[in-house]
Amino acid sequence: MLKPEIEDGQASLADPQFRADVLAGLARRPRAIPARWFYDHRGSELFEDITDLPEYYPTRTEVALLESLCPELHQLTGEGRAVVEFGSGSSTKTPTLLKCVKPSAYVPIDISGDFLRESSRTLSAAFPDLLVLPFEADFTRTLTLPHTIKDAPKLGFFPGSTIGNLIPLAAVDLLRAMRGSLGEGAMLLIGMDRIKDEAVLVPAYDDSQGVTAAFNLNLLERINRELAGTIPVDAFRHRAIWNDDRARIEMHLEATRNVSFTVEGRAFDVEAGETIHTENSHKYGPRDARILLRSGGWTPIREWTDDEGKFAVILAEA
Ligand code: AVJ
Repeated sequence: MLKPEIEDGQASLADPQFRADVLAGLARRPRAIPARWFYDHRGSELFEDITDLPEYYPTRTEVALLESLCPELHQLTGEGRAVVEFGSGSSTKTPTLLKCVKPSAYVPIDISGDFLRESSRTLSAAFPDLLVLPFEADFTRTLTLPHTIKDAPKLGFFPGSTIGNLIPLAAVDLLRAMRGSLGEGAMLLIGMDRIKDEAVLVPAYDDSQGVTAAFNLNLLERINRELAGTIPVDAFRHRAIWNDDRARIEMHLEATRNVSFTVEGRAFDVEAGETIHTENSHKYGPRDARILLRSGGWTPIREWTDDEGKFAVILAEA
């Protein structure tokens, strides 16, 4: 029997959850699509570019912190834990951690499979004796980790303030899920971005080179590519706003004129000035961070910040 040829492969290979989230998100008011869908291959590349921007302080601040906390962390965690990284992306911060924790195994978890395999190969080359077990999964669920590391105590690693993408209810659920996935005796090393001046926060999410704009707009391109969309991407512009009440940066895509388009054959009309909410990036004061961790079942035992208090890395135990 002949199988039907898949033309380009795109539309029919789309993730059913992506399809469902986009169709529901465009239909609801306010329109909103979860931030996790930014990270197709192009989106992951654009995010890497963001981390090098002069305005985007979190990555370089956190990397410097990780380097300086290393000896103390080594003492607190001991050697031989299995490091489980949630949303590992390109694993750029991982070598710094692996050098001081000397783990028995490394399990990077990410939803972007291509990127995950690519970065796992690079990491294996740099740490030839390390057991690297890439795991393609949505880490917001409780996961059954590879059997090989069943008996090793775990160190969860959740850098970058990725937790900030979640509203508090979902953040607490995730912390609890991590506790469930990592098991007895686990520790968690988590990065959280601090509340600071709007004049620093907004440019970090609306840079002068337009890389963050391209990252945001790539979501529409991805919808067009993978869900047979006809969105006129040039009719949308990137917006980053500080929502002080909720202590978060919000990213939106604002229609600059009335537009009509289809996604998977479904019709949508967006009026000029209307936005699609694409990301939240919550910021936490010192006490906020600790309450969040405790709500998720984790006891903070040590925290590190840079001199200006821009970013925090916190070690907690289950
Ligand atoms: C990867 C979620 C930590 O919120 O700062 C960067 C994503 N969005 N610029 C963040 C992001 C726009 C980033 N996180």
